Amino acid sequence: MKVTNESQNVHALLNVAVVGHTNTGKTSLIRTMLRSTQFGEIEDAAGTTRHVERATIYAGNEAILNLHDTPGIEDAHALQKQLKTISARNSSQSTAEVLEEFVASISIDDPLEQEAKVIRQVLRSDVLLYIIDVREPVLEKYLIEIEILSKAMKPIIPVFNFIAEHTEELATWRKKLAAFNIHASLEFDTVAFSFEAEKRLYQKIQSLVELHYDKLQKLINHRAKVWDQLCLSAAKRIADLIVSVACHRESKHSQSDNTVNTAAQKLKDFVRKAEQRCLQDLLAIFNFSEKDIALQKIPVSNGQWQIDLFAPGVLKAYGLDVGSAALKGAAAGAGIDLMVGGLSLGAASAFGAIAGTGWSTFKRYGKEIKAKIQGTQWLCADENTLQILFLRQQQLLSKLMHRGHAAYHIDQINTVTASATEKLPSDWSSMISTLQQNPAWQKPSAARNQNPLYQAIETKLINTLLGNG
Ligand SMILES: Nc1nc2c(ncn2[C@@H]2O[C@H](COP(=O)(O)OP(=O)(O)OP(=O)(O)O)[C@@H](O)[C@H]2O)c(=O)[nH]1
Ligand SMILES: [Mg+2]
Repeated sequence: MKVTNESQNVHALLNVAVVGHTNTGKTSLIRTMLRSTQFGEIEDAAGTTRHVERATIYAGNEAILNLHDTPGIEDAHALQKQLKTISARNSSQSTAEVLEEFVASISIDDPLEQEAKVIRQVLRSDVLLYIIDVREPVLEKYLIEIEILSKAMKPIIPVFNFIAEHTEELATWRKKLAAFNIHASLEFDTVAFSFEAEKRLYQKIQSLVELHYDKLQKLINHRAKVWDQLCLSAAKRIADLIVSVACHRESKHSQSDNTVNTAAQKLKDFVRKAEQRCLQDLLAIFNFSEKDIALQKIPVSNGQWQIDLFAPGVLKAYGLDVGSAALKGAAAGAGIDLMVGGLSLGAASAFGAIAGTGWSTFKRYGKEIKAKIQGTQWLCADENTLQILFLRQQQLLSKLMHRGHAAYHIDQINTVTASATEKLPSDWSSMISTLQQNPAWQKPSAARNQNPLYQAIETKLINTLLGNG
């Protein structure tokens, strides 16, 4: 028989059947694994998937494995009864042969037609992912399902779904499965999906089907690379926000109070908008939906921060109360800083240095010095503002990067307070002051990007954000 290359490939691939009771999230899991919202039908109702459907997972261009979505098992008791009848007729049959005979005996429109489709696919697959909705009590019917599936003599990996905020139920399920001698289970929340959970899933399959070890490793490596790139582009985006805000100046033309207020207002608006754009980009990079945001308890609604960066109390929420060592001598609120001659008034000693300026300093700050003579001064975001901005994005990034994990620490994620892991780069103050003195760095340019001082600041920001700092 002539076999085409394509079908040869399909058969050489590892076949994974995704099985379980109806409405446990089988199709959702496959969509997550495929990174596609196009696959199958998803509904909060029983019997959504009616047929077995195949999808192939690739690492780049290379096909790695086939996932088979199956209809949910609905009547485990009737199925068990039927199988018992078959095995009673011929006691020498293996359990898998009993299943084969059951599949062959079911005709179209049989009440167990749905179950027969599942069992047929189970028999043709190498590994079974058994999806469990942990919110459900451990009913007899689920245990019967597991018992029936184990008759196929295929490795079964139980996957706990809906784990977010259901730690107790999860423990009960674990205990019950241990009684079946099933210990190697996985936790996976298809809504609050984490890359680590997915990696563990592939590693578990790897340990069960040696033959496909290398191919699965390729997939793990590929996905890890894609994930790292995602995290890196997010960290770069945040570094870009910090740079663009730190380098920004609002000019204050005269001494009149009104102008100061207008400039301050303009500056605050600039910062808010810059943070807003960054938020949108970050949510897009990680493909976060409103549902994900709610699940991760991120204080964002309709794509907007719920708490204004300049609101009173924000400083405290981020552990930056005035008493903190980091803020000794700094003003109490987030806000603005007055700059003269290109230097923040806060950097008094540096400012003093400018008074006795030499030619090289004049070349560098000439424009600012001239402006100062003409009475121009600038407002820029103060260090408190930049600190909150940084810490808030750092916290957001960690939630975006650890989808699902937060579900284990519900008590810790209910607040907007910065956690112990959020920290500033070690030489934060000098970095900020360098940025403030280089307004030309606000926008990307070859000169900026090749400047070693700029590069060092960007790298430091990124490394701290990714926890490598
Ligand atoms: N919160 C939460 N909802 C989920 C999760 N996984 C699936 N859902 C929801 O659960 C419902 C059922 O999901 P499906 O993927 O259709 O379930 P299924 O097992 O394929 O269902 P059938 O095909 O009918 O057997 C949908 O409303 C999903 O949005 C999850 O991890 N967390
Ligand atoms: Mg389905």
